[in-house]
Amino acid sequence: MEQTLFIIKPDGVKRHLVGEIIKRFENKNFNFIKLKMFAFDKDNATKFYYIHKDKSFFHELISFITSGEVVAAVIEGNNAIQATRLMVGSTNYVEAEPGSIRGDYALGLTSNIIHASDSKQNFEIESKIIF
Ligand SMILES: Nc1nc2c(ncn2[C@@H]2O[C@H](COP(=O)(O)OP(=O)(O)OP(=O)(O)O)[C@@H](O)[C@H]2O)c(=O)[nH]1
Ligand SMILES: [Mg+2]
Repeated sequence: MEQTLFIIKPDGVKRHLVGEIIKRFENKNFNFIKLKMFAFDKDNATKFYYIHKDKSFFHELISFITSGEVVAAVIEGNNAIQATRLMVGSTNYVEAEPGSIRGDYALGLTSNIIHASDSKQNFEIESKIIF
């Protein structure tokens, strides 16, 4: 059994997609281990997206992720990290496959509804920042 973390971003919360997204992960048979609603402050957001600090879109990303409440979850299941990234879909909404969360709901590059950890190491780092 593996654990991973996902975060429903401020656009997902504002668009009332929390229930829909949680339902997809429950339907997939993941166990929910932790669940929390909160708002990122600038310090936590900068820590969370530290890997992107030199990217051109960094300020836009921090301003977006701190723009409202988010819902974070730790879930558990077989190959959770890979399976969750597949359910989330590609970063770019144009390439996100229909049936994936971004493919079905996202029409923006920064506003793309959901984050998911991309490795065991990043899951450990990210979940320590959030929980
Ligand atoms: N404006 C803009 N935003 C970007 C771009 N690339 C990534 N982002 C934003 O930065 C976030 C983090 O980028 P990545 O870690 O490369 O993408 P990801 O792993 O699919 O997305 P996360 O699960 O949120 O980490 C993305 O989800 C987008 O919100 C870009 O080229 N332009
Ligand atoms: Mg990422």
